[in-house]
Amino acid sequence: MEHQPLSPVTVRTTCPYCGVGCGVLATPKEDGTVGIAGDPEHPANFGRLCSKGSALGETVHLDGRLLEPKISGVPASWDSALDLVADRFRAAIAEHGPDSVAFYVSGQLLTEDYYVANKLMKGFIGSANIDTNSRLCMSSSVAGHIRAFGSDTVPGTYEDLELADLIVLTGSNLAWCHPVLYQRIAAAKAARPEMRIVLIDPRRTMTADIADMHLQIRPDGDMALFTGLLGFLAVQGALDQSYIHRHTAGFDAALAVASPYNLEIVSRQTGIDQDILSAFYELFAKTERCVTVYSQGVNQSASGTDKVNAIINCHLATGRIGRPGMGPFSVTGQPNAMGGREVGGLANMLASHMQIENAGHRQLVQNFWASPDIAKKPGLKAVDLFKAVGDGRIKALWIMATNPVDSMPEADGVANALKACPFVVVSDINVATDTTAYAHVLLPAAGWGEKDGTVTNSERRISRQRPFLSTPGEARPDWWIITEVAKRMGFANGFPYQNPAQIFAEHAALSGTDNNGSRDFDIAAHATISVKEYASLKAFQWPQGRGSVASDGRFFADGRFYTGDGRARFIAVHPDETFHQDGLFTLNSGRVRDHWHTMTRTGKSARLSAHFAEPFAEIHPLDAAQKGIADASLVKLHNGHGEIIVRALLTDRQARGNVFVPMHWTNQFSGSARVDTLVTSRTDPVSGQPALKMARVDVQPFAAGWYGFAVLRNKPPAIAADYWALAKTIDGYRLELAGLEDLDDWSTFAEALFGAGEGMPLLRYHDEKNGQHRMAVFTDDGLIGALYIAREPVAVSRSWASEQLLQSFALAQNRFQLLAGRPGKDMPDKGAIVCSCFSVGRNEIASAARSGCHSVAAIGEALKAGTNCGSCRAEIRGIVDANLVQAAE
Ligand SMILES: Nc1nc2c(c(=O)[nH]1)N[C@H]1C(S)=C(S)[C@@H](COP(=O)(O)OP(=O)(O)OC[C@H]3O[C@@H](n4cnc5c(=O)[nH]c(N)nc54)[C@H](O)[C@@H]3O)O[C@H]1N2
Ligand SMILES: Nc1nc2c(c(=O)[nH]1)N[C@H]1C(S)=C(S)[C@@H](COP(=O)(O)OP(=O)(O)OC[C@H]3O[C@@H](n4cnc5c(=O)[nH]c(N)nc54)[C@H](O)[C@@H]3O)O[C@H]1N2
Ligand code: SF4
Ligand SMILES: [Mo]
Repeated sequence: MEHQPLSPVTVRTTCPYCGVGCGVLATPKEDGTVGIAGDPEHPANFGRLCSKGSALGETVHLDGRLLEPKISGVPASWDSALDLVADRFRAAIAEHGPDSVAFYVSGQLLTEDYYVANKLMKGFIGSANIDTNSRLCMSSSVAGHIRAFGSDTVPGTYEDLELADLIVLTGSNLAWCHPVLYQRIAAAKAARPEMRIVLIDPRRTMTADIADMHLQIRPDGDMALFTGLLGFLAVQGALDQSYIHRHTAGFDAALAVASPYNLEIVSRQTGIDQDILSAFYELFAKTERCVTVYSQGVNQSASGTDKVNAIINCHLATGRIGRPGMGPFSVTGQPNAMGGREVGGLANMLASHMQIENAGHRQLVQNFWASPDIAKKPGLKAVDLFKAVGDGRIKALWIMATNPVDSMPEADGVANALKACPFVVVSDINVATDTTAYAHVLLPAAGWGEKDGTVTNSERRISRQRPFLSTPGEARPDWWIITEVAKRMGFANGFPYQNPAQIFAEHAALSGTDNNGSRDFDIAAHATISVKEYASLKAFQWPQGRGSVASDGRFFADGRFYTGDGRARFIAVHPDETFHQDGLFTLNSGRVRDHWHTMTRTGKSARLSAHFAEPFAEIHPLDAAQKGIADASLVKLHNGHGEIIVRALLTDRQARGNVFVPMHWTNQFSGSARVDTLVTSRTDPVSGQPALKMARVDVQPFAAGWYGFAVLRNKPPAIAADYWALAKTIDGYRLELAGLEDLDDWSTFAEALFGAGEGMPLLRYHDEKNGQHRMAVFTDDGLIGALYIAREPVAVSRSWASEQLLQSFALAQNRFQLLAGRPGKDMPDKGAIVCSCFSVGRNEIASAARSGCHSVAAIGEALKAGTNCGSCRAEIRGIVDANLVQAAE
């Protein structure tokens, strides 16, 4: 089955990855491929795209797609699947009450999907047991905003990042996670070199490339750092007393806590030298145009909400908020994290930024929906929700567009909870994820390129995602699936939708109902939008109330906030001092440049899988030496919750005592690399967000008895090895392997991996004494698979071997050369791919640097690397610098 282009014309749509929300021009081609370019007219990116956005065309193919509903793994009709879901939910509610059912949804749903899911649960089922993966992502920012502003408002715009004279990036790896914003900042700094950038992160990430200062903070030191800053601003006379007096409350209490935090105490708590601290504090004090950007290093903490308020306190105290080039700026992660907040996807919110604990808001929403019921109290937040699933309180659970068996803390506990749950529904685009494995009913959703609706980015800009491909098989849009279940549950009146435009219009109307400026979220200007107008809707920033005039897009310049008295609140936060004495490592986790979350989409792209082809742990070389861990060997990380085995990457970018493991690898791509099996479910007491950046683990060498490497044309059904990691290549897969005990029969192992059938003879070479084994299978049209086994990590060129799946092997000589596993002299090993657009490897860049290319521009001219999306420029600079140093030594 193939996708059909809806028409051959170029469609304006929005990238489905990060919260930058870049505009994309997608052109379906006759040969089934899709041309992708940045939309020059979109105000988020003005034509730029990062490596993930550029590779979107490679991820829309149908391999692995879920194309029909399934009940207990067996294909079923939509009618029977929807009836079953409605019946089981209705039965659970009838027997055990509305709080016995739950939805767990996602910032990757479109606003229209999200709105109907929330309406069904809160207004019709009458429970607030709908929470979202944004609980793991943005909820501390939401809680911090509400505490300070009385509303969940991001005050600023992207333009502020270009207008600022100082950008403070804390807990954000912008170069890899919001690459187009990073590029906008890099361009602004190139135009105005006096602009200053400070990075605050326990690791020296690639984002350090544009930073004038890197504060290598001790994990969770942020609250002490910003509390100390508030005290410093007061001592230096850098406060805006008039602003504090006219527009805020609570300053004295906040300052009373902050005052004792002198440089000495802050230095002790953050691990940052006093002279670096005072240089940063002085820079902040004297630079009026200052933006503080923060993300998961702040949010994903047991003190995430306090960290957010410690940052906002400093901006309120200096009156630096809502004016050009100033403000606290929480950048959102997922493409529709912001849209989910607008529709009230969190268990403690109501639609249109209304609050569940506000009786007036509840009444307003219930009247507007004409709904039989409305949830009266907040529902279960993600971590508690899965605990309730585990202990049997939740009888029916519906998971949409998220993969909690990999992304929730105590992930094995989540898997066990799903196993025990009487009824689990999963709506996804893929058949095989670690979560779909537990579904009683699987519902095939329409994916990016097929679905139709809106998303809101970090700067409150609402953009359209438009379809350009037909919906394959039986897949249906999420809003349709939810609406059909609602109808079958007896709520047809509340869910009369024929298209997403009607849903958008309804939400717009709700946002304006009895608003009159009392709520920040107001898009009532679109309350009567027609299907045609919706089709051509241009990206716009909220608020856009009825008849409202275009503002400069910022909130709070007038000093008016959404609290009862209109004043912003300082929050007196109390930094706690935790020094671990347990001899364990702090486990930090997060993202790499080219993968998205649990790899269900980026894992399909050969280009994106070449940057990091394996799960890894970054360890400081001195810590590694102490533990007897060599670079590129395997390590075991473990604690009372779980155990993973990953590759060791030794780097002094990592602080001592810390390890960093990416969150991306799942059981679909590796043997045991699910990092969330190690993370505890400790949460922030205000927001309920788990402390995902803070687990304690022991790290040990994994004493492999053998190592293997394979290239495979087909995905192997099962891999029986203690360690394995699978990555997509252009025409197949590459596989890293290792095991504790030698196998007796390597040939059977190889045949099972290759899926070799009758009449496919195995070409073999065995050297039992040295533990070397090499096996390959060829057919008339080339290589089916090659496997190399050795006692040491296999020294075959990965890029060369991966390309062999595309070669002809008509000559026996070539077959033997492949078995020898050495690239010819004319085919040097590229090394890990750094530039994914042009497939340029680390070794190629290093060698060009050694032979005279001494800048990123020179490398670009020689190899093209870094000249398309630009996401790799920071890494190229790092490789050039390292090789210049080597050359000089
Ligand atoms: N390539 C890529 N981009 C993405 C995503 C993706 O999967 N892949 N996901 C998107 C999503 S949903 C999100 S939420 C964003 C996340 O974007 P980011 O928050 O920028 O990414 P992370 O890698 O999770 O974490 C950021 C940094 O926090 C640091 N950190 C850890 N602990 C602390 C601490 O105590 N204090 C401070 N100051 N820093 C700390 C980590 O070392 C890490 O470098 O990225 C979005 N963009
Ligand atoms: N240790 C650790 N854990 C983390 C984090 C961390 O930094 N460290 N970060 C956390 C954060 S910030 C986030 S946002 C989460 C992300 O974690 P998840 O949301 O669990 O990860 P995804 O891989 O994005 O899952 C999305 C799922 O939706 C499916 N899908 C894609 N498009 C559609 C669609 O249109 N409709 C439907 N129905 N399904 C679709 C995909 O195939 C995939 O299975 O992880 C969190 N977990
Ligand atoms: S920065 Fe990259 S991932 Fe994020 S929206 Fe833009 S193109 Fe997509
Ligand atoms: Mo996120």
